[in-house]
Amino acid sequence: MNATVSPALLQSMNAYWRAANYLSVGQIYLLDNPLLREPLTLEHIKPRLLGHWGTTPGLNFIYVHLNRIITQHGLDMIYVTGPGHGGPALVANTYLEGTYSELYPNVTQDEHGLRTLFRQFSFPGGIPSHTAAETPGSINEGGELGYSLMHAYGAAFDNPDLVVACVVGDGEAETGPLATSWHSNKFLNPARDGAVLPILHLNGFKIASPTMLARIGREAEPLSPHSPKNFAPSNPLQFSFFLRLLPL
Ligand SMILES: Cc1ncc(C[n+]2csc(CCOP(=O)(O)OP(=O)(O)O)c2C)c(N)n1
Repeated sequence: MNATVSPALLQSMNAYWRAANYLSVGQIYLLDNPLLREPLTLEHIKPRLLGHWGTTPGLNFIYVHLNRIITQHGLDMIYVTGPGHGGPALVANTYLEGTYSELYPNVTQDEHGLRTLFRQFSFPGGIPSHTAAETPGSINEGGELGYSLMHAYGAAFDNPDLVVACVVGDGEAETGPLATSWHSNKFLNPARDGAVLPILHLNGFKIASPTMLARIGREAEPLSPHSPKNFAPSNPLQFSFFLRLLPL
């Protein structure tokens, strides 16, 4: 297996990531002027904002990297996203891929469609700020924090060929259901079940309040039964996550 990614592929993945980030931030903030052709004014901005920018670049980053390994290795994989209000990320990626416009022909892949995509997000008569039934490919709506990891394990049980990548928000990780779900690896049987890849999205905050996991330091004893692998990209959009492939 080739352990490195070519500079050209990295560059195109980075471009894809930036495009997904733009599409996400546009959904959160913009009512109009989707390509910023005019200087921004208050009329272009949504009066009431929902959706977390803080969680979104991480979800987009993981999405593009998972796509790379899915296509390179022909993986059967699903993506479970736990952090609150990360809906813009999944909508952005399905729009970039073209699926969104296939299912919603009014949301065209041009400036007019972009305006519709941005305007409808978390807006009266539009789409929710969570991943929801309206999101192409979505099989379970979010909203109540705490259940991502148990859904991930549920998907992997009796599905030996499936890899489930599961992003856990560091705020979500403070809920009782999630804190208990770390132990689900004890029920996983490598012979019959698939694998779960938990990814802790350690962006430091639950919306605006500091999270406990972000304050205990990288060297502290892990709170979960998994041994964490740290990954922190040198990027102004700082975020990091713990990875551990299961079962081992
Ligand atoms: C059980 C539950 N409690 C509270 C909320 C309200 N809520 C929505 S998002 C959020 C913070 C989530 O933090 P995190 O998982 O770190 O996601 P991020 O801040 O990165 O978006 C909270 C408390 C909720 N959706 N569900």
